[in-house]
Amino acid sequence: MARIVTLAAAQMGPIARTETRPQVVERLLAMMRQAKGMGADVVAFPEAALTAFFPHWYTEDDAEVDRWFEAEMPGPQTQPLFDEARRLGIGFHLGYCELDRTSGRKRRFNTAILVDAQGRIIGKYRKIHLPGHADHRPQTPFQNLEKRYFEVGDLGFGAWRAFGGIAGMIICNDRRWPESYRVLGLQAVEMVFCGYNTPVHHPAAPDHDRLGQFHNELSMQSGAYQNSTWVVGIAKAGVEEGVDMIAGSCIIAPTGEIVARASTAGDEVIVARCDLDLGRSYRETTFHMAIHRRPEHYRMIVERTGPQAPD
Ligand code: CDV
Repeated sequence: MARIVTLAAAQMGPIARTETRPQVVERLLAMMRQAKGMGADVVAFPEAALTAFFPHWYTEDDAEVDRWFEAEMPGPQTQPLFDEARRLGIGFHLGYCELDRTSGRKRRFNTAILVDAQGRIIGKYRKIHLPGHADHRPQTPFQNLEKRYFEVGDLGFGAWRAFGGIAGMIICNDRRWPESYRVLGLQAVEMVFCGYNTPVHHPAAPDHDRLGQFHNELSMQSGAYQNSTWVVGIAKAGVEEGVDMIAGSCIIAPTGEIVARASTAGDEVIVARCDLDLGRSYRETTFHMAIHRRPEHYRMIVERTGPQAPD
């Protein structure tokens, strides 16, 4: 019997700096209901979906930074998402900024969770590839301070049995690194959720700007194809507090083909009916890892030739 799961990507338009959590949660709830009406089993929201993308601004005020973070999940303001998911019988993926005190000190992570159709958290991922810088760069039009506000995720790239298959998560910049997908591919992942906040402008290398959407799709399509998995890319889009961000949320098949794509830069839900056995077809032929992959030879090649890095 075919294993079909209907996945939805709930792209978000900009979130104003002044927008409150209840206001943002209302937007998410509206899209969750819309996704359910479109037949979705799971709805995926972007990276840091509860706030404006504050790493674009510098502050030394620790209390101000804390206000962008969730000290509990669910908390009183996010509980409605869990309640509505249970009422509708829909799973969801949510990116948010996590304030963790379980280790006895304050730690901040760029986090995503998977929630099942009963409203239970079944998986958590903390972003590993943090882009940008930690120092103040007031001369740039906006900053990219993820290295200042977040620690590198400490949970690895996990995979969970969920939604009738195996699900994993990566976050934004992770999608540019083949290792992210490969670690999930080695766990036979069948659907990968990836929320992103990607500015159109790249202050460190403006010549990359014209290629933003191409690189977005290139990264996720190759990750999907080379690891025999569905990939759901979910954007925070539009001009947010003066920063123009790419849209282009999409759902990509294990063939590498984009089967659904957002057409606006605002709140927009797209869905695709995803056959999880399409991934199996690739995993058991072209990309049969046990038969065709040769990691022992990769190591020997590096040992024989030495590092090739430039000076
Ligand atoms: N939020 C991100 O990780 N954004 C990066 C930008 C800063 C390059 C990205 O890879 O899209």
